[in-house]
Amino acid sequence: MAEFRIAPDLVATENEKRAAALKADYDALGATLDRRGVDIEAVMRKVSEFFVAVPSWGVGTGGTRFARFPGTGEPRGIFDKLDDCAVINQLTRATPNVSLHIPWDKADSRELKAKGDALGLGFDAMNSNTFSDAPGQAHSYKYGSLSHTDAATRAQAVEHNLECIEIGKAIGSKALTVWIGDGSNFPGQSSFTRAFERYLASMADIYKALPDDWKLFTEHKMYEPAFYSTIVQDWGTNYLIAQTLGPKAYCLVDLGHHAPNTNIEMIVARLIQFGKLGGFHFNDSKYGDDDLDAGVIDPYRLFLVFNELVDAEQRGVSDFNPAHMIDQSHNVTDPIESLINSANEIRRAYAQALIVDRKALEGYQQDNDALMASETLKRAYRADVEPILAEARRRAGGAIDPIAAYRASGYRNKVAAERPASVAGGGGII
Ligand SMILES: [Mn+2]
Repeated sequence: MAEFRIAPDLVATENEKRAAALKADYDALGATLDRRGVDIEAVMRKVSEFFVAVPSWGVGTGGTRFARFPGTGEPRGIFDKLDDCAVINQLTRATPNVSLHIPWDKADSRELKAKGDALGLGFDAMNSNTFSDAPGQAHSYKYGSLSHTDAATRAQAVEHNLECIEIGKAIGSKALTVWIGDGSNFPGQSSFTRAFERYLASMADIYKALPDDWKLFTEHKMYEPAFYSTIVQDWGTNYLIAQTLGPKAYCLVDLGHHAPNTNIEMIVARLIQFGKLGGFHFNDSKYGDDDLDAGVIDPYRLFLVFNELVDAEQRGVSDFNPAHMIDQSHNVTDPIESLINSANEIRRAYAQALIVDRKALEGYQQDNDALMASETLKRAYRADVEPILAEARRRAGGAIDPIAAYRASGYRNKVAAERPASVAGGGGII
């Protein structure tokens, strides 16, 4: 049993206040869905088995390249971060895994594993960092890492990724996510072809060290920190990487890493079709890689992504098991509240996608009935599935209203008393 920082009694008391209203709402929604031929209990079960990993770096306050405004009671290191992650899971019961970033989260592996076990948390994909220089490292990544012109710098970057695999093996992770900032700021600065050749050779070295039961995720990002060209700039390049490296290599789709208006759900469908969808970094964006909270700008797009995932799940696509992770930056909110809400929004999109009438949709597609095909999706999207999400949380021991329970707990003020205020600084969020 996990050692929860928020008293289970408080969650129970908060839930009692809301139990009768939830029952009424759940029964009413159940009746509505029943008329559509949907079993609310089946949807609720699927939702309660859906989990999304929280990024360790997400529980600290983020920032931009202009400034960072620290919050109160910010975690001082990975063990505080894990405490915060456990609160998110305690209340949502949707986030039992944490994704670590090395070297930010570097600590004794046995202590990490013991802390995770004590809090009821597991570890999702490991993330390497060769987009900034760690103190004392021999070679700088200013001009790149895995694709650097200098062999010793590339070797250092490969070695760092191998270290991430070793740490991951010790704590029960089964995947490595590689995102690099390599690219160029001036036309002519870098040879597109030779830089990509160097990158692929470095990645092949990392791939060779990957345990058989691990996956390698490569993450594309259109621009930033390089502003003219980026080595892994889009899903096409990402697909080439996964194809070149081998069967354990997959593409990771970060929703914020595309040009505005890109049809991301279609990219997802393509990667599923060719067996290379590794997983997601969920977030939302308005202009670029804004790293806003999942579902706050375009919840319909999030739904359309999940529509593809549920379609694949229900078609029984083989070896279909994408990783679900959040990757966003919380600059003006309490990060714990943002992550609670985001986990909820991601589950909401999944629940809505589960109630799409897929037989009707297929018929409208076959008959070229564009309007009714679209309406079939919108009908599912318009359903208020919050009672399903709340009931899934309640039955798993979480909070019917997790934000309200979190605020009632006073957790932030309590940890602020133990954790001295951090200094303001740069962004440092991907
Ligand atoms: Mn990401």
